[in-house]
Amino acid sequence: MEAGLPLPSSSLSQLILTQDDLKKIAAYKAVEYIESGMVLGLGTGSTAKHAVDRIGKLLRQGKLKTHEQALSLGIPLSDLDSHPVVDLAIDGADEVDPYLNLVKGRGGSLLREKMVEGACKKFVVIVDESKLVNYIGGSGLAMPVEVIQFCWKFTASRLQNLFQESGCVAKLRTLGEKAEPYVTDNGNYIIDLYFKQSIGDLKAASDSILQIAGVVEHGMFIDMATTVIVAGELGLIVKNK
Ligand code: ABF
Repeated sequence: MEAGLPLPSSSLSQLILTQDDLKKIAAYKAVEYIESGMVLGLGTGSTAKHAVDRIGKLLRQGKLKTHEQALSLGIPLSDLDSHPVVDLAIDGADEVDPYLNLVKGRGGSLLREKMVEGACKKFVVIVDESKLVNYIGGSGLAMPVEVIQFCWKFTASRLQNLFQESGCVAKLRTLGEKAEPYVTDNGNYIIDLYFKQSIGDLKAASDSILQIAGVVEHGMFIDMATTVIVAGELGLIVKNK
């Protein structure tokens, strides 16, 4: 599909769409929620990047992953210290469950994303349909936990033990052939948790994780999304809390 405005949802089934097309369609839909003068929170990842590009284009016409991308597009930047209340955040996700709970942070920025998205009045999540899961962890992919570097093996083993009944395996996230530890934008490590089955009560799981000294934050975004926009082969679905 050519870059441009997303097509009406009724047309989607007649086209061959790539996963990236679906991400773009969801992102463009989310940008419709923006009103002039709003303080925005913009996330990272390939889906959120489409939203930032679109916002930049609309700004340039006169009618933000990344700090760098937002800067290069001329989008004025701020932070939570100056704007403690964010009107609207738009961001991608790694998993979305039927209750609109999310896994985020496979891109590594879960702490900052959670701070911004926890401060916003509306949090619109944009995903393609591959991100929908029956339960958190249901994709078989990682649920990230940001931990301090000090004695990370000890923290990883405490995390794994916490979810023994769900067949949890905890792995340090590494980069490259040398398998160097991945270091977050806050100078921490990430322990990726893999579950063989549901971990049950997410709030209880969250509380247990956060009680472990050495844990900084986890990638479950429970009850935070106000809207999830899902683009799939059959069209756009907008789910509201
Ligand atoms: C951010 O980007 C992260 O929280 C999440 O890990 C990732 C999703 O990336 P993509 O949109 O490229 O699938 O939203």
